[in-house]
Amino acid sequence: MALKIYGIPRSRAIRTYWAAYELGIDFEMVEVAPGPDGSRLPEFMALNPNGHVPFIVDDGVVLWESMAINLYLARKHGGAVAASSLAEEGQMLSWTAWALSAVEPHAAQAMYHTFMLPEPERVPGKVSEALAAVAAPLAVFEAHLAAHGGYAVGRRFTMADLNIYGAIFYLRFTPQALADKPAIAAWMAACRDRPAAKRAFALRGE
Ligand SMILES: N[C@@H](CCC(=O)N[C@@H](CS)C(=O)NCC(=O)O)C(=O)O
Repeated sequence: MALKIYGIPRSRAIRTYWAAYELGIDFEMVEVAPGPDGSRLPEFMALNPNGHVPFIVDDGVVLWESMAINLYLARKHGGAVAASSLAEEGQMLSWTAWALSAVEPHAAQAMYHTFMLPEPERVPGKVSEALAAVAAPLAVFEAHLAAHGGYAVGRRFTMADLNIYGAIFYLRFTPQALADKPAIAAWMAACRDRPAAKRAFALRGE
């Protein structure tokens, strides 16, 4: 198989499985769990020295960072989810960088302190702090969706939406963050309803 995706469905590798399904490309799923017994073993650190999943080996090209991998795969394989012009490619990069910098750290903090951490380690103040920090970026995206046909780029679902979803998805444990965001809620439902998304999330029984 030309493309190997290293990770497990219950990790950010879900983003890359979903991307591959959107693009209709075959891949080998190499199961590597995050952490000391998987991604931090020497043989995997040799491919991604950050010790994280996902990473890919694609015809000898090694790449890490889920959202960068997704943009690379879209650029390589094309189709409706890929950029159709340099301008769209730039917009997809902008929205992806925005998802990684303006949304993911805060959404992850909210998720950790509502769900992921053992209960004694959860700090409610960290949730309110994270939701306050993500409020302005969410308002930006809400307005953008309402004015641009319900998607981030090109008035259609693209890899930018998939990448943004990968970050906003962490807010599912704090629904109050999206309670007054009807355009984002509709967009999330449309993203999640895609056959490729269903196929990817089915890998983790969702
Ligand atoms: N920004 C990276 C983050 C990757 C990441 O943090 N992956 C987690 C799993 S979701 C991991 O491998 N953690 C294992 C560790 O840090 O030991 C990406 O999007 O690929």
